[in-house]
Amino acid sequence: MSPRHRNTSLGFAATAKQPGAKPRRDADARRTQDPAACELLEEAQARGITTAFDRFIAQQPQCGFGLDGVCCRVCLQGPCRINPRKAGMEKGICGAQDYTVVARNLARAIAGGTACHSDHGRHIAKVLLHVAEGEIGEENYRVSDPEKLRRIATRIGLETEGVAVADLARRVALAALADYGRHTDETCTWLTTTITPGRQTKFKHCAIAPTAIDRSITDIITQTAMGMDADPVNIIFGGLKTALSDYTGMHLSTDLSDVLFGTPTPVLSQANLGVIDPAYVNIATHGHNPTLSSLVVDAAQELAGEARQAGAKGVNVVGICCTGNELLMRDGVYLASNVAGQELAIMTGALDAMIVDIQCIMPSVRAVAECYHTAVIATNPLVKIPGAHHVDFREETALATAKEMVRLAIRSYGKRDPAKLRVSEHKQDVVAGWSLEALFELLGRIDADHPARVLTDAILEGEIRGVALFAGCNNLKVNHDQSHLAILKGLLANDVFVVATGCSAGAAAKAGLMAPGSYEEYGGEGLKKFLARLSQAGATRHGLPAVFHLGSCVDNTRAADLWTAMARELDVDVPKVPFVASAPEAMHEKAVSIGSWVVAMGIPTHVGIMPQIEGSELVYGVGTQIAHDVYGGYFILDPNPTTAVERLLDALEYRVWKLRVHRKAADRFGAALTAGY
Ligand code: MSK
Repeated sequence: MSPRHRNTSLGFAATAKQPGAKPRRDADARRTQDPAACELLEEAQARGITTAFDRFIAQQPQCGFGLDGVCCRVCLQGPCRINPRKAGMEKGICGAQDYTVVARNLARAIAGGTACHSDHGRHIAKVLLHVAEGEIGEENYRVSDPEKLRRIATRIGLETEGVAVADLARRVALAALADYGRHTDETCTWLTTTITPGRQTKFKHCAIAPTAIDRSITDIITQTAMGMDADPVNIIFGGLKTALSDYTGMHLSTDLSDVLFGTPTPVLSQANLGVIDPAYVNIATHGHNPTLSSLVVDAAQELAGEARQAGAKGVNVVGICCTGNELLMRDGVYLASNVAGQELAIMTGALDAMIVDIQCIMPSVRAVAECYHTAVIATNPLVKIPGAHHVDFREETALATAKEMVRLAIRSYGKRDPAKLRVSEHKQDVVAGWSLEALFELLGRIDADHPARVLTDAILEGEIRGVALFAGCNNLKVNHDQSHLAILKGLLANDVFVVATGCSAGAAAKAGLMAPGSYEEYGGEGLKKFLARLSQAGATRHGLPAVFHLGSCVDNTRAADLWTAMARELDVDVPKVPFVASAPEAMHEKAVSIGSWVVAMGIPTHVGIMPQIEGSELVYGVGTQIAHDVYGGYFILDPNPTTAVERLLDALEYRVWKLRVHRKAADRFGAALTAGY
């Protein structure tokens, strides 16, 4: 029987806001570790504004069938609720058992995440194609990193010699779009050309290598419809195939975003709600897609004069969620908040506009904005919010549209109510911009020809214990940012080299774990020595952080490129690389699809929020145990940050120990390294 780990058992209801209750000032009462969020939740209580933090409590107790994943709604005879211990409820009306229902729900969540990421990637690929074909003017978009374009083209097998940049961009964009709709049986190009030969063979043998992203989403929705697949293992394999499509869409999205907007390099900035400066016209860009937000940054610079005429010092663009991470990585734009704090940014009373694109946007931002002057502007035909402005954002007129939105923010600035200002002082310095290229440039100071070897040598020599990727969202089932910070600090103190993306990176940034030189405060002795060596090996524009920001949630493939490079360096497949992942506060379906491909790639993956699979021991066992036998990666499902740290360290230690043993045996007998995990 799987252990019951429901996060709702942590007693949050005890901190529920009662009407008229005296505000409590401690962070635990506010259910956040973020001091700025804590202040603004107090403001919300004083003003009677409801936030997601309140609505989470109002939803308690949540449905046990839903939490266990045994509620089936795939046909109109439902919902069926499966209870293996109750006579008459052991199966759904059609006869589907707990394991079928749980596996189907899980696979459909993976499809949801894959659809989001890959549609984002398709959009970027189409913009690149239209730029290459001259349909979008240079004032809007251009190829900013032709060198990366050539590297990608070479990797996917295109001829680059003597080919003009525009022509190459067109060919690369078409190759990316082919990964969405291929009708033949070749595996997706962005998958096969970025993973190890061992993973290629594994995915082929398990028949989970996708041929086309759109097709794998269609397949899994079909496979999990009423009257289709009842075999949970087959459904899970279908889910993993879809998850590898997620990887494919994410990887090409990161690649082509770098081509269009530039490959990030280290940049100094700041994070937390204190970056909203009341002296300026403040615009928050929120969502995921840099095609819109990068143009808002350009437009804000151009229209600074108009803002000054309106009485402000200029225009201050800040970011929320992953659009924030995209802008922080490339332009050093301030990061105001991760996902849980999006409503709170409006409650500073100094946010004049919130421009949203796609994903992770709570509909409630409009309701909160009604209490203030903030203009909420939706921009995507798939994202309309009742009561919000809607501006149809088209790439051909991107800069003009961005200017229109900035002007709307300037007009909104004139409507501010000084009595509602609740500006925060909380902000931290951040060094972001660690693309894989930037990380390799840093590691290359010690060995320019083999940057990944600098990491693997440090691990084998015991200076550091391995590498960890922190990813994923905020989830109000747990105290905001607490799990991120506790596990991050635990691994850093134990000499783990840490990279982070998405809202996990946001948590680290707001807490000072990305501040220049912060590794000296948070790192164990080995990590401090390692990072000091890197620091001293070359001129550092900014001090090194404790946690290295890799980018938005689509940029998790930068971490995949890192473990693939380490695997190549060690001459092993990924399941032997001392690399772990953690999503301490996973929330979105995208986190489910990412976690699934990370496990299939061979990485032990901690999740601090219980996924809705505890209704089936079989599915739970496949994710936490059988996956290890098949793929080398597996889920560590543990809401307790203290034991999560221990289990992640154990996973790293086991891999390092095994690597040393296998290497010794290979040297002694003159044989190849053992292929097993
Ligand atoms: S924004 S998917 S809450 S990381 Fe990428 Fe954050 Fe998760 Fe959205």
